Amino acid sequence: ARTEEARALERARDLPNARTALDVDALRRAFADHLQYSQGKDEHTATPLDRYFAVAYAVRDRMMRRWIQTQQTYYKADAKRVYYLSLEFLMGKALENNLLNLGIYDNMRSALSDLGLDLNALLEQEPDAGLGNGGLGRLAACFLDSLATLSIPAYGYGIRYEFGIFDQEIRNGYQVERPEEWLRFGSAWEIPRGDACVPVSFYGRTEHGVDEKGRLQVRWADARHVLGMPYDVPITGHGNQTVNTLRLWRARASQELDLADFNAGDYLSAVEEKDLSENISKVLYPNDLTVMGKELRLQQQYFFVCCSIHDIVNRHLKMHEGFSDFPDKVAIQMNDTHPAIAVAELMRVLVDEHGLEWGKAWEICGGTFGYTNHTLMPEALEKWSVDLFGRVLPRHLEIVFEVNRRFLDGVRAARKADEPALQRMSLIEEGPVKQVRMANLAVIGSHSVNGVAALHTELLKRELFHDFHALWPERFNNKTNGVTPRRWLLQANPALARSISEVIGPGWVTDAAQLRNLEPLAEDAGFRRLFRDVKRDNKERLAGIVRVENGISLDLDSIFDVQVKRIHEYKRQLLAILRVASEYLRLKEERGYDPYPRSYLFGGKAAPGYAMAKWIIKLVGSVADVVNRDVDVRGRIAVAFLRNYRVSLAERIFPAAEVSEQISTAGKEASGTGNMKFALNGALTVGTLDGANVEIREEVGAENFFLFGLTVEEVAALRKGGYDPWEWYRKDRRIKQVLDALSSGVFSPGEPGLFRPVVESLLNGGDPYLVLADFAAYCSCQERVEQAYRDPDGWTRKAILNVARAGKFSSDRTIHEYATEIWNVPPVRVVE
Ligand code: GPQ
Repeated sequence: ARTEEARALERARDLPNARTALDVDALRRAFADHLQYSQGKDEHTATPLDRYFAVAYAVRDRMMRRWIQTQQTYYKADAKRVYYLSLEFLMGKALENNLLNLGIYDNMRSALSDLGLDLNALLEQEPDAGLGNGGLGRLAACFLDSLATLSIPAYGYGIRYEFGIFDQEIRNGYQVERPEEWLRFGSAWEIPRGDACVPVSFYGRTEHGVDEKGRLQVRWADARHVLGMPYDVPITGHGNQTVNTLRLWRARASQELDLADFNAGDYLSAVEEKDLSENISKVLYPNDLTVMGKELRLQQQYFFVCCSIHDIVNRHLKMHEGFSDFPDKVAIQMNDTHPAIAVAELMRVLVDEHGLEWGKAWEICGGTFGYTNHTLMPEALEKWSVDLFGRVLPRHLEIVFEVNRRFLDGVRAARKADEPALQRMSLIEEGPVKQVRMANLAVIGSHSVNGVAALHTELLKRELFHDFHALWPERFNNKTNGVTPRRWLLQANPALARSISEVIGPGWVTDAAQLRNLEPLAEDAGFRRLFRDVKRDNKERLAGIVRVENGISLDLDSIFDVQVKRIHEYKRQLLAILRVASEYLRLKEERGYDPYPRSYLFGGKAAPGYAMAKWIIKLVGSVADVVNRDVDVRGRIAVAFLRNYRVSLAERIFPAAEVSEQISTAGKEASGTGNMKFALNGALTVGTLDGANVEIREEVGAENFFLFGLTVEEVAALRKGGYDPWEWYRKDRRIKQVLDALSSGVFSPGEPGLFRPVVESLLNGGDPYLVLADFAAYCSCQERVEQAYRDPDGWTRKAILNVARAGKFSSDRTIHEYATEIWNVPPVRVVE
């Protein structure tokens, strides 16, 4: 029987009304309505932030009916869902993306301009949601956009950090981290769901007993409890009716369990206790690709996994009796090993809470989980000391031991691996401190293990997971990363997007393969001119930011040469800045040297505890100071370090870039995704054969890509033969000159020894990333870049072909492959 409430809700949904209409008039009214009734402001008192909120709420209203409709559609269809578990979602701003996905950007702009307001200025007011460090977190955000656009029933699960990635300030050239309070004024995009809180246990001990039927039973006793409170964020698809959910968990003190315990006199310590539990979702760990082994981090991992698994199981049991068809209805993807505890947690829920037999539960786990690996770097491999793990998660340690025992016994019995291989595959690493290997848990507990670029997956199979690959070759597969063309072309580069749509139509926005239709335009002089004009406007816009932030004026005729990404030795920002320094020295010494003018732009955050990364930032700033102030080289080179590289700044940088620096040591960068954003915006890559560079070069054509450097095989051979950086120092005049200049303080006037640690790490530290070995090749590659740039038509042809052939690197393609080859989740279209 339909209730009156249901009928009223139905009418509210079906009548075109003030909160759903998309025309300019309706949007103008909605803006005014929210400014008055949500913000409580008039035209005299409203701030830009108030106006931003009014626009955001007007847009959010227009997502609500679709959101509800989407969830109802999935429920009614009993659709198979995919759950993307990730400790990071680097979302950036949401308003413009939602306007574009809903198709109301132009209407909103008109509505506001009728009121004398500039939409662009209001978009600036929104803080970035910086809930991630770099590539891994941004990939998760691109995936959410593609999942919704492809109509796939999907949920993102993560943590609602109160403090996301820190705000990077540069003081006297040094990085200073400041907390970024992105929620200070509240978020327009999250809806707290107090009704869906989940209790989470930590610590305590296990009790083994038997139930009435004589079955073994395990109880987790004396645990401490925290509540997970979900905050739901709507994720719009582009050009469809789908609105998916990103559910972020916030840790709350568990009121009834803890606060009820204290007596009046313990008021203060009870509130302190509350603080302790709420700390779990306080801050994102700002380390990219390095584990710190901190207890709070393990708590974060278990906290969000426990809440998410509980939610997933609950949703399943609403529609299904038991778990026999769980893997047919649920796919869970683990974004790296950060959520790998989910394997043990699902086992615990199935066995301890729902009484399933171990073997059956294990089968269900294997059918449900997939694991994506994002790096081969040993310092990123998560291991927890058995001690710590057992203290925080006593029951999970028992489960890990039991999984391990059964796994090792099985492989041994089938004689499928020898003892050394068994030791390497064991979930427990023996040694002075026993450790739980999270990567091995993820591999053993999943039916699919994938790398993120073709080369990376091959290396995974050959090296890191060699033994597992020998055991289960069918489990391994590649899913080359991608980026969403909505944010990274349509939104970031509207002028180029418009030019493209004018000639090939707008189909590329949701079908990036269509960009290929641009290829013939590379030969069209008119289109080339248009393309160059757009690039120049984008350079001008970026130059405006650099003028304000860095106080230097960039020459718009110079080559904009950009390296933006987290600061890491393996990414070799050092290689780039050493070459810039060397160019400067050459300009000073050779009167006739006349390189094509270039502006070198760097950006990226260093992990707060990563000393060498911080030296690299200081070095870039110091070279910039010396170069930019020297009238002898003015108009030839300029250098700038852009502070606080983040999603919204990236949206300004990629469209303005002409040269993309992708120069990691071969074999070290799993994929890279910035490389794809550059190509999509018509920058030409200077790159090594690493990560997805390999595939980018294949797609755009070798003649439209500047390749240099040692290959994976050559790197291995050089190391094997005993690499001695001193040899390179002695035999290459430019290397010696630049390192000597660094040592003697040419780039640190007044502080001659400042950059000794940098030179030391190269010469006496063994130059682990082969900066010196690749230096000469890099320099000559850059000469080829310069020659090519001197032919504007030739260069623009190459740039257009990069755009035309970057379609493969749409995350729509990536997600389609995950959906069909790993998750077996078909799209479910939402109708109005
Ligand atoms: N990546 Cl393991 C991160 O950004 N953080 C991490 O902790 C790990 C990997 C990156 C990786 O370095 C890039 O090459 C990839 O393109 C990116 O993940 C997405 O797969």
